[in-house]
Amino acid sequence: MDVKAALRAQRIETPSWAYANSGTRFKVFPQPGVPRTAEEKIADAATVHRFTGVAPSVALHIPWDKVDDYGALTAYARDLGIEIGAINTNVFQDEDYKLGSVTNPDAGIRRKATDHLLEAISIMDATGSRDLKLWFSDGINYPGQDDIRDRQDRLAAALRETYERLGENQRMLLEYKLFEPAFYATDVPDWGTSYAHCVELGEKATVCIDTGHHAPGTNIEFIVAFLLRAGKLGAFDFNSRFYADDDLMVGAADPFQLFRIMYEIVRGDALDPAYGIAFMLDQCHNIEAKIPAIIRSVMNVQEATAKALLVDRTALRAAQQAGNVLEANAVLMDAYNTDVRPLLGELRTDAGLDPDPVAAYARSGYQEKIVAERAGGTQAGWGA
Ligand code: PSV
Ligand code: MN
Repeated sequence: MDVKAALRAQRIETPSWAYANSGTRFKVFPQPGVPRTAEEKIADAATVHRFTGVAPSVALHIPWDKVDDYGALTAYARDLGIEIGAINTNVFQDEDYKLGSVTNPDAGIRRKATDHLLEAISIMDATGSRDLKLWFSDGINYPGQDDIRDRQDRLAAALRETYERLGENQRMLLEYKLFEPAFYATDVPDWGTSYAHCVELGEKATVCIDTGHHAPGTNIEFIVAFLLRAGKLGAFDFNSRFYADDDLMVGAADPFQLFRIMYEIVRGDALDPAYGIAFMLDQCHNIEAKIPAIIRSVMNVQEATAKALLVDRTALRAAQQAGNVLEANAVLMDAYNTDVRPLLGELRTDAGLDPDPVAAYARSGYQEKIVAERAGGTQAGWGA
């Protein structure tokens, strides 16, 4: 395996909303220079790509990134050297969705929610985006509040209608989340539920794993291996968690877990962009500077990937076959304990980039420029 070639080909998508203000339900701390428009978010995403060389697309979230002319927005992104990535839908911030969106007991509200999903596909048509990403906050807070099985039927019907509208080269990514905001029963709580709906829908529907959406102790690399085997892994929303959906920088809380996930990707020959997995970040930078945090996150994914690529798979297989438990574990740990920063620095230098993207960004003057230029107006936020 040519480790450098694999790392050169790697692609990581950044989320428009990570460039905007965010916070917890207690407080949003605004930062100077934060984008006010979709264009400014795209400019920041293009900046991350300029310093890392591996983040050539940006995911949009509708309506947070709603514009009148998506063709013009796409052209603007292309001029800056990036593409529009996944279109994320938002059926979780409207008054009507208090009791759910596509699973709401009210048919009129279900219609409204499904229409939003269809509208997102029109935006994909206009932007050339491949992926429709669906996450539903739907669920119930109290036993008896609604019929759990009826809600599955309503979900399936909305997904079917949306799926049928997908174009030839378009895909649906169905994300799951253990809990929040529905605390008693969530309608798509786990990978199994997402997987089952995707199988029912057809080959264009695949599962999106958000690394923050699991119970503590969940073996995420097992889920990766299972879904790859079934041909149903479509995407990642990368981030880090200590407790719940913390949305901290990927690879910050548990870099070993990220390595184990990336090892399964390498093991499944699924790293190459041609395989079709969208490696996206879904993060919030509440107290740290956003652009360097996103650059750092991209680098964290690269580091975990490089270590995964360095696993001596022949030695690992031999140890596994021989039942040599300690040796098999040691082969994996050897790769994890390798310092891959010099390798990645070399790779960047070869590509004409600075080997230290965070330092290069700090020296570039971009941060000072956006702070000076983005005065006035309303800063973007994800609405916490
Ligand atoms: C939900 O927690 C989620 O992970 C979904 O991907 C949303 O689109 C995103 O966060 C919003 O930040
Ligand atoms: Mn997510």
